[in-house]
Amino acid sequence: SIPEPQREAWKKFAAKGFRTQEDFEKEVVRHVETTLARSMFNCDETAAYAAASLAFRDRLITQWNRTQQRQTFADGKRVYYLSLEFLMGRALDNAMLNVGLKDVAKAGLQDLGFRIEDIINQEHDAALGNGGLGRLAACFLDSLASLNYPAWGYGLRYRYGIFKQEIVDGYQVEVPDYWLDFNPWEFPRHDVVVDIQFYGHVRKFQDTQGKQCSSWEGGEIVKAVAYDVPIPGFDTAATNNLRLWSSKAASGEFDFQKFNSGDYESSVADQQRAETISAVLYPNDNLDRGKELRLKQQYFWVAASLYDIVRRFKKSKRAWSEFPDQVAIQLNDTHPTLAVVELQRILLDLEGLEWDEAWSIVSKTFGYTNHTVLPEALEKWSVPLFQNLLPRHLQIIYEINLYFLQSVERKFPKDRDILARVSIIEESQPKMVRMAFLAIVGSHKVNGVAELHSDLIKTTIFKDFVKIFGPDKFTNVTNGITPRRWLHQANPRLSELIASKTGGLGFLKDLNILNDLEKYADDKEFKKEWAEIKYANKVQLAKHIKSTTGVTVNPSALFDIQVKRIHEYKRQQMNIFGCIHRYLTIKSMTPEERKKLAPRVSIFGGKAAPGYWMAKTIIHLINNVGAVINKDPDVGDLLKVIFLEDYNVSKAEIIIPASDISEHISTAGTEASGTSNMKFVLNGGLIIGTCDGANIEITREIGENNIFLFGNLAEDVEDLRHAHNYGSHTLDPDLAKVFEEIKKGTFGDAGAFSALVGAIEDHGDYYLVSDDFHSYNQTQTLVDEAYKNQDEWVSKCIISVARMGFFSSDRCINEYAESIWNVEPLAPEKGETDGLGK
Ligand code: NTF
Repeated sequence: SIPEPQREAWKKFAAKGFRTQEDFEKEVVRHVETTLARSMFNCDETAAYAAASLAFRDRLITQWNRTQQRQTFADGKRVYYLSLEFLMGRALDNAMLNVGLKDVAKAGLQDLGFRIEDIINQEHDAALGNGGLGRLAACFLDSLASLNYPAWGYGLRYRYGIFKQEIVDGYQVEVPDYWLDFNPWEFPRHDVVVDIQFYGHVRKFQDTQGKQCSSWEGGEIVKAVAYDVPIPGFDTAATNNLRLWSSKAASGEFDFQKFNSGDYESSVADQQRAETISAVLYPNDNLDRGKELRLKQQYFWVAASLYDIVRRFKKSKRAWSEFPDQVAIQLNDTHPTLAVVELQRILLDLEGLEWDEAWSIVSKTFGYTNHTVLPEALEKWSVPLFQNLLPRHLQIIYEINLYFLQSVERKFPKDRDILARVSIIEESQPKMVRMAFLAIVGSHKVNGVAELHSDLIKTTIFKDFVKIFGPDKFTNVTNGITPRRWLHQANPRLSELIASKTGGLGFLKDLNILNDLEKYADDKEFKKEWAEIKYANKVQLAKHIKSTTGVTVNPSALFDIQVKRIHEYKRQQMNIFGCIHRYLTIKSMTPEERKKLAPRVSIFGGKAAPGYWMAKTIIHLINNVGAVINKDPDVGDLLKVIFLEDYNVSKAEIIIPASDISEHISTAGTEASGTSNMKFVLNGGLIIGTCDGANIEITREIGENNIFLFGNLAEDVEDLRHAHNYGSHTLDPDLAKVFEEIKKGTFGDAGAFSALVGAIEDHGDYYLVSDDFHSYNQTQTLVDEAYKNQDEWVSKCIISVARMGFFSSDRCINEYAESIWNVEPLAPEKGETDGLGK
C-alpha cells in the first residue's frame, strides 16, 4: 500500500461517482470518446448502452472499494454464498434504481439524444442459471447488499449461459447464448489467479515428527481467474462482490514446447480443454446427470473460492479455531458440497491440523440449503469417477463417512439397517457418493425453502438424519424475492402508485409497509388507478405477443399465465389439457351460451432441458393446440393459446406484471417452494395453485378467499400412486375426451403425443394429472366467475398485495443471518451514503 506521506494526494484525487445530470453526461461522452473510441457521429444505441453502463460501473466500483475497505477494517464475520447459478438478468436498470439515479440518467440520456427504455433494452441478460434456484441466488445478493451484510457470492463465469430457445414449427430449438461479447459489468482480476489441480495420486509419508501425512501430487493444473461483478444495494452505499471464476490453461496461451516441436494442434487443444471447464452452464433444472465435466466444474469453482476465503482469513493472523467466527459459507444445494471436503483437506494436508480439530472447524462453517426432494435431482457421483479426478478427496470422504458411521453405531447399536441407509457411500454398482448426505454431515444447519418442504425433508429423504443429529439441526427459511427488481423495476407504475399512498419508497426496504394499502381496497379512485395500471401492463404484453408470435390478443381478456421451466412435475401438460377441455366446451356451446363466457388468453413460457424429451413434447403440444384454436372462428377472442419463446428474467419483467391469474399447479409435495408465485401476487395478480411449496404460506398470508386452491394434498400422493399401480385407475372422463381429440389428430400427428398421453393412461400417471383434473377445471370455472366481478377482483388483488410483505428476500436473508450465519450488518458511514442520489 501507499506510504502515509503520499496518501494525501490519493485522498485529494479519489475517484467519485457522479451525482448530477451534467456529471453523468460528461462521463457518458468520455466513455464513448475514449473507452469505446467512438464519437457523436457513430454512437449507436449499443455504444450509448455501453457508455451509460460504464459510467454506472465506475460509480459502483468506487462504492465497492469503500465497502471492502470498511469490511476489512471492521474485521468481522463475512458470509460467502456458493452457488453454481446466479440468474442475474439485466444490470443497468437495476444499478440505476438501486443507486437512486434513474431520473438523472433518463434526463441525461435524453439530452444526449437517446430514450432510456431503448438503452436498457440493449442489454443481454446475464443468464447464468436455469430457473428458481439461480434467480433465488440473485435475489439474495440484492438483499445482502441492501441490508449491508458483509457478503460475497462465488460462482462460475460461464461463457455460455442457459441456451436461447427458439420455436421452429412448434418445436424447441436450442441456440447457444454467447453473452460475453461485451459485458461492461465485470472486472477481470488478472492478478487473482488460483492453480487448481485435477487427477494425480496420493503419496503417504511420515513428517519429521513421525506423523502420518498425505499429499496430493501429479495430475494437471488449470488456472482459475477471478472476474468481479459489483452488486449495488438499494438506497445504501454498500456494494458487495460477486466473484465468478473463469478457467484458463496453466501454461498460458498454449504450450510453447509442444508448439516449437511442431505439435501445434495439441498445444492449442490443451488450452481449449482447460477453457472447457467454465465454458457452459449445464441446462438441467431439477435433474442430475452425473457428467465428469460437471464434477470438474464443481471442484474448480469450490477450490478457487476456498483458496480465496482462506487467504483472506489468514491475513488476519487469527488462530484456526476462530475460522467459523469469521467465515460462514452457505451451500446453495449440494453443488458446492465438495467445499466441505476441500476445507478439511486444506486444514489437514496443507495446514497440518489434526483430524478432529479440522473437522470441528469445517462442520461449524457450513450451512446447507436443500432445494428439492425429487429423487432424480439428488446428486450422486460414481466412486470410480471420483477416484480418478479427485483421489485425495475420495479418501477424505471415506474417512468422514467412517467416523460418521461409527458415531451412528454408538448411538443406535441395535439398528443395523440404519448404517446402510445413511452411509455417504451407496453400496451400488458402481458405488456412489451421496452428496446430500455429505452436505448434512458437513454442515451445522440444514434448511428447506418453504414450510411444507422443510417438513417433508425431515420426514422423508432426511428422516434418519433427524434421528441422528436431532431436530434442531434442521430448519426452514421460506424463500423470498427482491421487491426492488420484482416490483419497482418490473412494474414502475404500480410502484409509484404504492409509493404515493404509503409515504414514499420505504416499502421497498420494509415490505410490510404494504399493509397500509389494505385501507384502499374499497377506495373507488384508487381501484380505478390500480386497474388502469394492470390494463396498461396487459397492453404492453399484448404488443410483445403480437410482435413475437403474430397473434392478436384482447387486453381485456383474462390473462392466464404459466411461465417456468417445463417439467412434468410442474404439470404444464395439465394446463394445456385444460385448454383443450375449454376449447371442446366452447365448440359444443350455442352462440348464446358463448356470449356469457369470459374471454381468456392462456400464456405459456419456459425452457425444456435439451435432453428432456417429454418436456419438449409438452412444448410441441402447446404450440400445436395454439395453432388450431387461435384460428378457429367459432372461438374468436374466447380463447387464445400462446407460447412465448425464450422465457428469461428480462421477459419475466414484462410478463409477470400483466397477469390476472397465474398457474402454480405442481403435484403436491414436488415443488420445494416456487418463487414466481410470490412475484405474480406482488404484482397484483391472483393465483391458481395446488397445496404445494410456498403456495401454502401465500394462502396463510393473503387469506384463502384470495387464492384459488385445488387438488389432492401431499399426504395423499403416495396412496394415490400406489392405487394407480396396484388398484384400478379410471381416467377422468373430461380428460378422456381430451385424449380422444388428441388421438383423432386434431392437433397434428397423434403419434407425436402418444408418450405424453400414455404416461397418464398406461404408465401410472405418476404426477396425478387425472386425479386433479376435475378439481382443476372446476376451480378454473370459479376463476371465470370471479373475474366477471371486476370490482371484487380488484379488491382481492389489492388486499393480496398488501399482505405480501413476508415474501421479501430481505426477511429471508435476515433469517439466515440470525439463525444460520450469525452475522451482523455493517452499515456505511454517514458520509458514504451522501454520494447517493435520491
Ligand atoms: C428449485 N430447486 C425448486 O424446484 C423450486 O421450487 C425452488 O423455488 C427453487 O429451487 C429455489 O429454492 C432446484 O432447482 C434444484 F436444483 F434443487 F432442483
